[in-house]
Amino acid sequence: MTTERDTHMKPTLSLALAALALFAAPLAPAFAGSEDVVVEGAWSRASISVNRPGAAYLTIRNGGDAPVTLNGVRTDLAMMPEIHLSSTNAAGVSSMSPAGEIEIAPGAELSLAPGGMHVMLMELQRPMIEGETFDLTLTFSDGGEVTVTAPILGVAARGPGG
Ligand SMILES: [Cu+2]
Repeated sequence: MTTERDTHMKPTLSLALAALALFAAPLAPAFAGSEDVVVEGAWSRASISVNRPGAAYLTIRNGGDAPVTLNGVRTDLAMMPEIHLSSTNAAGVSSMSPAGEIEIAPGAELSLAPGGMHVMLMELQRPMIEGETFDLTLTFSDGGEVTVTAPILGVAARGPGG
């Protein structure tokens, strides 16, 4: 009889749907690597003017066992945030250029620090005021993202440690 089978089937089906919903709960697709990324020590300096770019620094650690590729950065603080590489040529002239995509090996750390790689915050949408914070989202080639809150330190700060 169909009614008997229907009542028998229903709990099993709803249980299966519940399990499926639980599995899909994070909404995001399964990322290949970036879910193991930890971002630490984000900070930036107060800016003198919105007409000058700001810079932010942080450390990205790949705690997984697959390489991850950092391919961009996003923040509502700046229209054009970009990861830059600083270098000094033989004549002692330093310059910077977009870093492009950066692969981070399993277990490796990528440090963005003054004098080296940094997040350049171009086209600031508001002044960077000491004591305030802003959110910075790092994007990875597998579609994963990590958002951190970066404190804005003083104009002469050398790092979050003071
Ligand atoms: Cu730069």
